[in-house]
Amino acid sequence: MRRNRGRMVVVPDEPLPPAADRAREGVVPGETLPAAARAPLGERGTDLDPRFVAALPELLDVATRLAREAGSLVHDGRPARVDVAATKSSPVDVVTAMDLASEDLLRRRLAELRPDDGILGEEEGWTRGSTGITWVVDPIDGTVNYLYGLPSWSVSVAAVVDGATTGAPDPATWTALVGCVHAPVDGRTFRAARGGGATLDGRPICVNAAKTMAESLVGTGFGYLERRRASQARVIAGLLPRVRDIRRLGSAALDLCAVASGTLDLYFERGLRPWDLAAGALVAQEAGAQVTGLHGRPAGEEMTVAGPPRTAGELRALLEAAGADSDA
Ligand code: LIP
Repeated sequence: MRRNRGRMVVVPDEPLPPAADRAREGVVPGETLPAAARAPLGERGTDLDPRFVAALPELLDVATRLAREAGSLVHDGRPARVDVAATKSSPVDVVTAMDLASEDLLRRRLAELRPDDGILGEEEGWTRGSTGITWVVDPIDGTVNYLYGLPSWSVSVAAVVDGATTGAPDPATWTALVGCVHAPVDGRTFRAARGGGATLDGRPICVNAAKTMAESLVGTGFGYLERRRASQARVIAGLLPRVRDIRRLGSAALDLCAVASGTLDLYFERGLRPWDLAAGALVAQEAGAQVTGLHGRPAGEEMTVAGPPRTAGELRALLEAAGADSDA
C-alpha cells in the first residue's frame, strides 16, 4: 500500500499491511475486524518464534510452488475416465490414483525443499519433523468433483506450528504461518502469510461487508455418512428460509477462499479434517473473516464457520440453536 494524496492505495503484488490498517482505510467498510486480525505481524504471533516470522516469505513461496506443481500434475494427468482407487469412511468417500500421486509429489518435493519439517497429509497421515513446522496438505480437495469432471477442486498446502502437542498438529491449537489454495481448472491461486493479508492471483482480497442474514449467500458441505447427512439436512431445512441462498461447491478450501474474496458471504461445515481447512482458513482470516467453531470453540471437525464478524456471529447463533455440531 502507498499513500497517494493522503489516501492509502492498494498496489497489486505488494503485500498488504495487517488487516487493521485495511480496516482503518475502509477496505472492509463498516466492519470492526476481530482482535486476532488487527494485530500487526510482529505483535500478532507474539508467542511466535522470530525464526518462523523470518521464514514466512520462503514458506509462502514453497507453498505456492508446490500447490501449483501438484495442481498441474493432477489437471494435466487427469485420465478421460477417473477410477476410484479406494474408499475410506464410506463407499462414497473415495480416493483416486491422482490423490495418491499428488500427495507423493508434495512429499517428495517437501523432502527436497524442507527436509526437516513434518508433514500431515490426507492420504498418508502424519510424519514427524524436527523444526517445529508441519506442512498440512490436501492433494485434491474436492475429490468427488474431480471424479465427476466438475471444476471446483483444489490443491491445498499450508505450514503450521503447534507447540501444544507432541503429536500431529491440531487445528484447535495450531498457528498457521502460510497457506496456498490453487484451483487448477481456472488457474486461480489464493494465498496468505500470517499478518500479511490475503491475495488472489497477486491482488489483495477481503471479505464482503456484512449484510443481513436474509441477504447472505451461504456455502456449506455434507459428510459421507448417512446419519451425518440426515442431521445436516435438518440444519439446512431450518436455515434455508433465513438466508439469500445456499451453495454446495464441494471443496472446503475453495469455499473458505470464496468467503475471503467475497464470492460467498458466509460458509459453514461440520466434519472438516485438518487438511480441508488449514490453508483456506488462514486465507479467510487474513482477508478479515472470523473463522471459528461453535460455543466459543475453535474451528475444527465439530464445526467450522467463516464470515465477516457480525454475520458469522449471527450464523453461529442459528447453528448453535439447531444443534448443528452434533449428529443427533
Ligand atoms: C471434501 C471437502 C468438502 C466436503 C467433502 C469432503 P475431500 O474434502 O472439501 O467440503 O463437503 O465431504 O470432505 O475429501 O475432497 O478432500
